[in-house]
Amino acid sequence: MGNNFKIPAQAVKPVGTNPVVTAIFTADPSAHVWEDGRIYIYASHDMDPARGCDLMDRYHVYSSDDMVNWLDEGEILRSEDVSWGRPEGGFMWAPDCAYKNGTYYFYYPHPSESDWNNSWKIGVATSKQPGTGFVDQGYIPGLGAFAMIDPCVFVDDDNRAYMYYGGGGRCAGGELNEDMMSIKGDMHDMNTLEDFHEATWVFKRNGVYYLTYSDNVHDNNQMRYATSDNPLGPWTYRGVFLETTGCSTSHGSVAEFKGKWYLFYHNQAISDQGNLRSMCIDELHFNEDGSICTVTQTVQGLSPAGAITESAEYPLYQVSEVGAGGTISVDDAGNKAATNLAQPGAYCSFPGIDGAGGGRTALYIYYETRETLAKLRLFVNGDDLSLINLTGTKDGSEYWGCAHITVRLNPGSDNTIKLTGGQGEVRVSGITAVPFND
Ligand code: FUB
Repeated sequence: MGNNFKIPAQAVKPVGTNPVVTAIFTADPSAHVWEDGRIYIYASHDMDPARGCDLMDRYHVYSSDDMVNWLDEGEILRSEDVSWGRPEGGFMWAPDCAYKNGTYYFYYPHPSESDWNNSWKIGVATSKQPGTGFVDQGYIPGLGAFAMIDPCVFVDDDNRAYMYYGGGGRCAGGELNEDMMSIKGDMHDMNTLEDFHEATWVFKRNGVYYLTYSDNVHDNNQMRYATSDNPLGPWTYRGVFLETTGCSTSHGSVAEFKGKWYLFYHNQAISDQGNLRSMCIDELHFNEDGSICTVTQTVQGLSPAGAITESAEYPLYQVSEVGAGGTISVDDAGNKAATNLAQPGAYCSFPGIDGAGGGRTALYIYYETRETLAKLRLFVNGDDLSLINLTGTKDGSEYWGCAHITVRLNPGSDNTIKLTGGQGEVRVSGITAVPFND
């Protein structure tokens, strides 16, 4: 993230709500606090419209310094970038990220062949920055021939790193070599976990190692956990700590930030579809004996951790053109808004968007809708970036909303954002664009 990044004043959230990211569907959140003091979430991306979990692709990273305002750091890797990946793409499932000696290692499960279920590998991409610049480095060699999904990497206080993965009832763990891209010795079965399904996550608190995972409750996976005094077990089963979220899958991570512990998980609150999921965050509490209290799943979300993220005023780009049934309305103060965008093909466009030196730019799209969930398709300089969610915006008697996504723009002002009709009636009142300058 650029050092001087400030979010637009009208986009600042004073309190959190769940789900925390609404513009696109995100799942399987892996959260880490890195050297810059910010907290980052590496999530998978349920592409819309979904086809099972086949089309998951284009990982985005999110960061925050207040737990309430989340900056989309942008897309970091897509299946097309994976030289060894399955030719048809998709299947970019639950990832994780680790940091060691100045490098960020992004781990992701992806099949290498069309026969996806028999060719899972764990890929690694690296960068010197936590939210951008990742380059694929190949996959971890020599891992066992079972469900190689849901990698998790835990770096202990002594800087030794451990990798865990698994699904379909089997979980394996082992130590990583210094290169963070190969396994030291053998992987070991983590075989004292009760009803293990998938979604391994390991963290340490007060000298105790915790391994969390999802269970096999049919169509309603819960999260359970076990503890150990060793990062590779043996593990003592401790119970369920996240009951069903209403989604068939469950997948989460645990992190401490500014003195509080949090659970990052997903549900299907926005879509009501198990393959269009959304990340949520709630506080995690421990009993005196170190056991985890059952998490209360909230819609209200969190109070800010520390001061609210800094904001600044940025120019509002107003709609300049509409077509195929879209209309422009003008209020008494001369503010323009695009309306009648419900029809597929109807569009509004915003030319002349300043991308500064080019590269990552945070877009904030301001809108109103009385729909529970409206959608518009986003085009950036003609590239189809798929559907953007515009969730219902009733706040008291006012209707307002802000959808945030980070995209890549060309240098200078020759950039055009176009939104076409997708689902539901929506009124778009403008866009702000904040270049990262990195
Ligand atoms: O997101 C795809 C798969 O669904 C993950 O790998 C599992 O943990 C489950 O969340």
